Amino acid sequence: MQWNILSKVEPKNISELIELVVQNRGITDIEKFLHPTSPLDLSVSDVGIDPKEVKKALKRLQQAHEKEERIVIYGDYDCDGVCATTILWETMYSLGFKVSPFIPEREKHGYGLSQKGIDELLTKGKPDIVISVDNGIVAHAQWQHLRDLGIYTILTDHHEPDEKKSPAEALIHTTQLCGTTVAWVFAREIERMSNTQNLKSKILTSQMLDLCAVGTIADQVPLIDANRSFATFGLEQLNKTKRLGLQFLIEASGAKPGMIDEWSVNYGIAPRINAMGRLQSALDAMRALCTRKPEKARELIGTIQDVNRTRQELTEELLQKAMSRASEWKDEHIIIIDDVDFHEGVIGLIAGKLTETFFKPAIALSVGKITSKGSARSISGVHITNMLRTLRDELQMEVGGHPLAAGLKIETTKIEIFKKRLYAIAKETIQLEKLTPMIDVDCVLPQTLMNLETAQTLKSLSPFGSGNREPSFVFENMQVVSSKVIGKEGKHLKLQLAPAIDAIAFGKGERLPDMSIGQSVSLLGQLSVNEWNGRTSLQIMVKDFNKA
Ligand SMILES: [Mn+2]
Repeated sequence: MQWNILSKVEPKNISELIELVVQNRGITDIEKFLHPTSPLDLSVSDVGIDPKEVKKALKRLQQAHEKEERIVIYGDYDCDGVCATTILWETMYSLGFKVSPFIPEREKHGYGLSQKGIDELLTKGKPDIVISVDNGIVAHAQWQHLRDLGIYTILTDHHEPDEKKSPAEALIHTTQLCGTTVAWVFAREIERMSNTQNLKSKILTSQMLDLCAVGTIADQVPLIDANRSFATFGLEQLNKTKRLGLQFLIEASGAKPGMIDEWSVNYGIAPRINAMGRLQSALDAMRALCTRKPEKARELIGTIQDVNRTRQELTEELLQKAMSRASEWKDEHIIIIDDVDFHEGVIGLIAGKLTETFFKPAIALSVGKITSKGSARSISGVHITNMLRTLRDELQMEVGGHPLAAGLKIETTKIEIFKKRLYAIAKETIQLEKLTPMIDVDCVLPQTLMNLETAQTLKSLSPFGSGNREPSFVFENMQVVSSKVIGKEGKHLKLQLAPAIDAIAFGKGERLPDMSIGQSVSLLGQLSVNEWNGRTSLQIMVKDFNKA
C-alpha cells in the first residue's frame, strides 16, 4: 500500500488542520463547506438543471391537474430510485394529481425505461403523461415510442447522457445530484406552483429531506456542493424522522434515532431497500416508506428483513465462488467474470467487492440463455461507462451508468469476444500505476493535535463518503506499549501506544509479530471517538502501518 501524503505542511493548531483537510478535498470556500446552504434555498439552476425545461413541464402539469389527466411516475428499483419515486409520487398525490407509481422489476422488465416496462404499464390503460425518475437519459427509442402514442414525456435523471439528445419533451437533467434529489427539486417546484394557486400547506417537500439523505448517500454521489447540503440537512431530519417506514427501518437495522449518520445509511438502511429491488419487489419497499399505518409498516419491514438476510447469504456464497477464480484475471488490467449462477440482483455487489479486493475495475456478468446482464465497478481515473461504450455499437450492447459504476446488457454468444476486446482495451488504456493500491493521507499529525478535541472537531466535516473521504493521517514514531489480537480467530489487532493512545487495526491480526512491545512504528489511520461504558476516549483506527 502506497501512502499519498497530500499536504507536506504540518498544521500547528486545529484551525490550520481543518483548513488543510478541506483544501485537500479541492474545496476553496471553507465557510460554505462547514455551513452548507439549505436545499430549500438551492435554485433549479444552482444544481445544473435548466429552468426553462422545468417551466415547460410545470405548464403541462398545471393543465393535467385541471383536467385530471392520468400521470405515471416511472421509477427505478434501487434505493435512489425508490426514494425518488416516493418523493415525487407522494408530493403530486398530496397536491391532488391523478398519479400512480411504476417501478420496474429487475428480472421481468430490466433496468430503466424499457419496452417491457412500457408494455406492462400500458396494460393498465394509456396514461396522458409519463415522468421518469432516476432513469431515462439514454432510453431514446422508448421515449420516442411514448411520444408516438401521444403521451407527454417528462424525463428526470442524473445518469451520464450519451451523444444523442433525448426525444423526451421536458428534460430535467443534471449529473450534479442523485436521482432522488433531482426528483425532489422538481417536486418542490410543483409544490410551489400549486401553492401559489390554492395556498395549501407549504410543508410537503421540506419534510422529505430525510429521503434525500438516504438517496444521496446510497447512490455514492460526491458529498460536496449541493449533495453535501442534501446529506447534511437530510441526516438531521432523518434523525427525527416522522416517516413510519424509516423509523422501523432504522430500528430493524440496529441504529438509534439521534445517532444516524452516513454509516447507518450505507450499511443499515440502503442495503435493506436495495435488497428488495435485487431479489423481490421494490414497490413493496416504496409502500413501506409511504404507509401511514403502523401495522402495515411493521409487516413490510418484516418482509424487508427476511429478503435482506437472503441477499446477504446469496452474496456471500457467490462471492466465494468469484474469489476462487482469481487466477483468471491475474495478468489482466480489468476483471471480467461471468457465471450462470450469478443472480443478477447481486452482480453489483460482487463487482464492488472484486474492485475493492484487487484494485482493478471489475465486471460481473449474470449469464442468461440468450442475453446476459453485467454490472461494473471502477476505480478513480477509469471512466468505466465510457470504456464500455466504445464497444457498444460493435457488440450491440446496452450500456448506462456513471464514471465509477455501470450496467450493461449483451447477447450471451458475444461474451467471449467482449472479454477479449475489453481485456485488450484495458491493457492499452489503464496504466498499471493507477492500479497499485494507494491511500490518500491528509498530513502527518503532530503529537500536540492527537487528542479528543481534534477528533470531535473533524466530525464537523462529515458526512463522509465519495468526494469527501474521512480525514486520515500519518502518526509517526509511535511506541508499542502493548499489542494483542482480538475478535473471532484473532482477526483484529488491538494496541496501546505511547504517548497514551489506544488503537485498533481491523483485519490486521496476522501482523501481530510486527507489533512487538517497544517497537517504534508509523501508522496510517483515522482519529475516532470511542464510547464505552459512558466514557469517551480517543482511538486510532489503523488502516496500515510500517516499522519506523
Ligand atoms: Mn441513481
